[in-house]
Amino acid sequence: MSSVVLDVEHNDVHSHDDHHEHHGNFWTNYVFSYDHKVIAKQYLISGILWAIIGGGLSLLFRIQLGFPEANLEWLRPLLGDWITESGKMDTTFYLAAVTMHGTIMVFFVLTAGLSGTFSNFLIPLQIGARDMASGFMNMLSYWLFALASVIMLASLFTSTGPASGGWVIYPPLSALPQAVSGSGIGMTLWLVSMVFFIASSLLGSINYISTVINLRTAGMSFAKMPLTIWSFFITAVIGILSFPVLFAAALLLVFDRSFGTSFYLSDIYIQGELLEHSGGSPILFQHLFWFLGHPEVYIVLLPALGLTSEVISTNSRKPIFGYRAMIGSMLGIAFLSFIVWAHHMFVSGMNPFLGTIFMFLTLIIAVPSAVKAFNYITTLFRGNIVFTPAMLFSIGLVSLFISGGVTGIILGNSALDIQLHDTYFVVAHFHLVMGSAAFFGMMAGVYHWFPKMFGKMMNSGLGYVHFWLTFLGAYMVFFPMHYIGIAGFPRRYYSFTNFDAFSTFADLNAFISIAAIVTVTGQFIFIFNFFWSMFRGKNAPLNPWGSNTLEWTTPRKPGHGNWPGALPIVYRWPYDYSKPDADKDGFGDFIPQDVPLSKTMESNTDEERVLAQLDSDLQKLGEEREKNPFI
Ligand code: HEM
Ligand SMILES: [Cu+2]
Repeated sequence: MSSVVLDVEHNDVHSHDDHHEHHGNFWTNYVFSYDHKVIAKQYLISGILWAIIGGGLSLLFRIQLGFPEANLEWLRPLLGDWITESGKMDTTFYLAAVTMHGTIMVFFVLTAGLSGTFSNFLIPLQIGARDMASGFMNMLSYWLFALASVIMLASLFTSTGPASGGWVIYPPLSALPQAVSGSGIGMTLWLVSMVFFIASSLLGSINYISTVINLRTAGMSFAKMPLTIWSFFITAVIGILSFPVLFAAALLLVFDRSFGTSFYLSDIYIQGELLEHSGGSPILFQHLFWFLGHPEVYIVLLPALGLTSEVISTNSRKPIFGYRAMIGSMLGIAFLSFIVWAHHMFVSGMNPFLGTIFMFLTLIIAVPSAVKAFNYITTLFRGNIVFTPAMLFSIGLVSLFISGGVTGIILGNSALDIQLHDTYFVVAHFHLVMGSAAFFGMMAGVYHWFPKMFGKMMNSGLGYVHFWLTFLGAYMVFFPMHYIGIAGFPRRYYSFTNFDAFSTFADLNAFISIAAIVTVTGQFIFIFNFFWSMFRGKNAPLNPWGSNTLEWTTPRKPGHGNWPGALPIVYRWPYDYSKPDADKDGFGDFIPQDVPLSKTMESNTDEERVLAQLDSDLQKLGEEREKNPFI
C-alpha cells in the first residue's frame, strides 16, 4: 500500500501510539473501555450470565408444569418462602418466573447479548474502521445496560417478587400496584430497568448507524458490505423507530401507577370495590406495546440471520445466493414489521375488518421471509460444505426458522388465531422462530468469531456434542407444544390438574420438561468450552475459516485501532468463494475483499477486468499529472 494512504490514515482517528493495547490502566482497558472489541466481550459475557439466569428460571417453571403433584421441598434452599408449607411452588412465583424468563431472554440475552455483542464486534472490523463513531457513547451504552441489569436482578430479590404480568406487562395487572403481588415494587423496578435498557439500546443503535454510514474504509460501498453489517444496520434502524414507543408507553404506565392518571385504566373493580379510574383503555397499551413488540422480534432475529449468511457462505465455499435479494428482503421485513403489530390483538375486540387488514399485511411478511430461507438453501445447494460447529448451528437456524415460520402463517390468519391465541401453539411458534433460531444464530456467531475475539480456537468436538444436543433438544421441547396448543392448552397456567380434558397430556408435559432440563443443562458443555478455550485453547491462525471479510486481515489479537498500519482498501464484495480459475491465479478457493482487481487475473469477470483497466488508467493519469500538472 502506498505511503500516501498511510499518512492520511494517521491523521484520521488516532495517533499511532493508540494502536497498541495496554496503554491505560485496568479500568480504562477492561471496565470503562472505549474499544468496541472490549465492549462486545462485555456484552457477550453479560449475555451468557443472563442466559444462565433466564434458562434457570425456565427450568423452575417447567418442573412445576411437568410434575404438578411433586413435592418441591428440595427447592427450598433456592426459593425460600416461594415454596409453600405443603411443598408446592407458590403461584405468584410461578407467574413471576414466566415473566422474568421472557423479559430476560428477549431483551437481555437476545437483544443485548446477541445484537450488542456482534454489532459492536463486527461493524468496525468488517467495514474497515478503527472503532465506533463514538467510543464514549458506546461505553455509556454498555454501562446503561449494566445498570438496567442490576435493577432487573434486584427485582428478583424483593419480598413481593419481581413483575408477574407477563413479558408484555399488560395493564391492569401492571398498572395497579395492588392487583397481584408482582404488580408492586417488582413492576416498578421492571419499568425503571427498561427505561435504562431502552436508553442503552438507542445510544448503541445511533452509534451503529453513524459508524456504518460514515466510517466505511475506501472502497467499502454499501453494495460491497457483508450481509452481517446490513443486518446490524437495518436492525439499528428498527430499534430507533420502535423502542421510543415502548419508552413512552412505559412512562404513561408509570403515571397511571403513581400519579393517578388513567391512560390505560377504566371502570375497574378490585374485590368488589370500584376504583377511581375512568376514561382510559388497556387496549391502548397493547397497541403501544406491540408497536415495539413485533419489530422487536426482528431486532432479535435479523442479526442472527446476518451472522448466518456469513457463516453459510463461507462454509459452503460459495457466494451467497441472491445478495441483493437478501438485502431487499431484510428491508422489506423491516418495513412490514411496523405495520402488522395488531396480529397480536385479534382477540382484543377489534373490528374484524381491521383484523382482516392486519392479517393481509402479516401474511405478506411470509414472502421476504421465504426469500431468505430459499437463498440460504440455494447457497448450501451443491456447496463444498465444511461442517464446523458454527456451520451446523447456522443450518440449524435455517431449519428452526422454517419450522417456526410456517406456524406464523397459521397464526397470521385471524380466524385460526382466535382459536389458538394464548395457547401453547403460540409458545411453540415463537420459541422455534425467535427463541431457538436466534439462540442458534448467537451460537454460530460465537463459534465462528471466537478466534478473532480471543485469539484462540474453541474445541470443535465439544462443539459438535453441544450442537446435536441443542438441536434435538430444541425440537423435543418445542415441537410437542404445537399438539397441546391445538388441544387448547392455555399458556401461563400454573397447573392443569383440575382439567380432566388435559390430563391426557400429562405425560407429554413431563416429556417436555425432561427434555428442557437435559437441553438447558447441556449448555454447560458450551460454557465450559468457552472459558476453557479462552485460556487454554490452541492459538488461532490468522484466517481459520478461509474467509473473505476484513476482520481476518487484522493481527491475531488486534489492538486498539484494529489495524496496526493503514486501513485495508476494499476492491471486492465479500463473497468471492470458489471463483472459477481462482486457483490458477494462486488463490485457493477464496479471494479476500482487499485483493485488488486485475486485468490479467483469470478468475476475474469481464466486468472486473474493465474496472481494473479503468483503475490502472486513472493511476497512470495521476502519475502523468504529477509530472505535468497541465494535462
Ligand atoms: C422472524 C420471525 C418471527 C418471530 C421472531 C416471531 C415471534 C413471535 C413472538 C415472540 C410471538 C409471541 C408474542 C407473545 O404473545 O408473547 C409471536 C406471535 C405471533 N406471530 Fe410470530 N414471529 C415470527 C414470524 C411470524 C410470521 C412470519 C408470522 C405470520 C406470517 C407471524 C405471526 C404471528 C402471530 C399472528 C402471532 C400472535 C399469536 C397470538 O398471540 O395469538 N409470526 N411471534
Ligand atoms: Cu408479531
